[in-house]
Amino acid sequence: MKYLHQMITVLGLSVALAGFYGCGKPRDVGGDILDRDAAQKVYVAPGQKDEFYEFMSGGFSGQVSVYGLPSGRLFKTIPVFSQFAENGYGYDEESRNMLMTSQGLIPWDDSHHPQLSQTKGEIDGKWLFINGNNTPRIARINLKTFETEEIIEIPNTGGNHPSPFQTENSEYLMSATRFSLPIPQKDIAVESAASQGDLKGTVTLVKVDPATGRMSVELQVLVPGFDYDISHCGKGPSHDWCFFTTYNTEQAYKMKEIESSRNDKDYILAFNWVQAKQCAEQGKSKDFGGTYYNNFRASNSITVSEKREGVKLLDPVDCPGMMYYLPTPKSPHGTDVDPSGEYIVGAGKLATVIPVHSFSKLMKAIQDKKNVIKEIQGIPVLDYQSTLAGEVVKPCLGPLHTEFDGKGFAYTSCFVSSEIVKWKLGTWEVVDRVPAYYSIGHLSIPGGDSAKPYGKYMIALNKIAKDRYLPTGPEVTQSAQLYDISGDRMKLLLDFPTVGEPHYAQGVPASLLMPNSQKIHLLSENSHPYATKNESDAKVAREGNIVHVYMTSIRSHFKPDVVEAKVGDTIYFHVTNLEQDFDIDHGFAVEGMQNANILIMPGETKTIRYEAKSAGIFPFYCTDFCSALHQEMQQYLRISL
Ligand code: K7E
Ligand code: CUA
Repeated sequence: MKYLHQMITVLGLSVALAGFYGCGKPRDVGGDILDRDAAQKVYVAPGQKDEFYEFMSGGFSGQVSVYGLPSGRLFKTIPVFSQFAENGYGYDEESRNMLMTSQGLIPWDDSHHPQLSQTKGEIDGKWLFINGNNTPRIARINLKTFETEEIIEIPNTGGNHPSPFQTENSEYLMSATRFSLPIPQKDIAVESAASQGDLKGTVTLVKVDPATGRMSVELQVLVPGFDYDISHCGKGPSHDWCFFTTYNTEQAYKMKEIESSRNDKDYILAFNWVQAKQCAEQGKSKDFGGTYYNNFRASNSITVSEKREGVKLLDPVDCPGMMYYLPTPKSPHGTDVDPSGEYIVGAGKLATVIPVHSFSKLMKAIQDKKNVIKEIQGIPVLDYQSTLAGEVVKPCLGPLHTEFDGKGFAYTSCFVSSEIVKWKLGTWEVVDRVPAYYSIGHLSIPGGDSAKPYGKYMIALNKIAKDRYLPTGPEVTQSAQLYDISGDRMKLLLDFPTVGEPHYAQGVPASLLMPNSQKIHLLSENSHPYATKNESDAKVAREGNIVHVYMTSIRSHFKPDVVEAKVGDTIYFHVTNLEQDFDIDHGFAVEGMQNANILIMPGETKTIRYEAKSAGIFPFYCTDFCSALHQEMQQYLRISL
């Protein structure tokens, strides 16, 4: 046997008898750790439900996917930043505007960091926020409907990667600059911009209305033009502060691979957002330019796109004590705050230790001026030792992200050595490690970045799947792995493929969301201007060469039976689903549809545009198998000259 495992097969499952391995070295390098116990732990019997929802970002898919844990079953893709022909999101007239930006309609983005809204640092089950990285945006998903309800664009920033990290009660979402830029934008050679110090960054405070979830850009703070990376805000004693890692403090703009790795330490930016607000209220910010869009679903379910101009901009020079840089080795990526709010963990991609800063030491260090080793554009840099709680020594290669189990342990993902290390808060000793297959990025424990982790499962989000699944040509899936972390040792339970590239993911007990999950839209509350609530009101109305079809759908027909229009017409099909039963949706598509089909949920109205280009008789039909006579749910559009 090549590995220290004997492979056997039980009930069609590949099962390995795991041996015992000492602490501190990878167990089972390259093999499978599965046993009967593991199979039982992930088996959710037919008709049974999963214990947790897991929301995964889609990365380059721009969406969010929803899985169940421990089964790893995919429930749904929630379209967010990318058009989704499957249900018409981003194509239909109700949701198209959701993708509007200051650069026009942008039908794609790169989504990274889902954040479940919190109250007192605990997941409250109201909303899921997620960033669009490429064209800076933040989206809000309603967890009653699992639908994107709002997107706000972030002006004066480049690459919305360190986003949308929330404060303890989701009062604010923080959003920082990944790529520094001229602010405001201007026509300048990159070389000149770099040498003149014209490349700058911002941290944006996006306010969240506690009742409605509506987002607004309240304040931006100018920061030196480093590259900012993942952040986390404090909780409990550190409630007023947020922490952002930085890399490329060398401010290189070419040969970055080498040039941006010269410094032994970059920084974690500690930012007192409460003080920033106070400074702004005292008039210390100035009015600054910046065009951005805020798109939101109005009560009639049509997305309104509002263009906004101008922001309040605060310079750290004008608000002393608001920001400090904490030296942190080396090119850090993640920073994570433990459930108590005391420990701030940095994870340097090129570092040999995992440094942990102490919030209480930071507060003390700020008092004593001798800890300031220099100042960068009004931001004091503190001595490394003055804020350090401890270091996890030789944890692994390429530490990236850390989550917590609420039982005094932290779990750090290590990309280069492709493993997860478990270590103890306070003593900083590594107590366990397991391999990840392969090249883990984020990891996720339900509630693992909150004040109340549910430390039962951990998910590894791996960048590379290679040989883990059946081959599917050159492009293969990314891969998630589920570990049991309820005992002393981490234990691999399950591999499952994912959609797009999940960067971060967040889980929540199903019991927190299930009772509120909406089943239908009440037809009586449908205030869509083109809703048709009775079949007898179905009609075709013409305004010049614009044709509005007021259409109803119910098992198993549409009204009107036949729609007539002319070549050159633009036809809007406003289809209302009259059903009031859970899970009875209808779909709608016309032959030659130029955009997408629409799926209409019970009680809802959706509108899709159709350009009548040539004369003839064109069938339309229901695309969602809804009844015994679903196939009969087909009718005609006649287009005449
Ligand atoms: Cu992939 Cu948080 Cu965008 Cu790390 S990020 S891996
Ligand atoms: Cu309605 Cu199929």
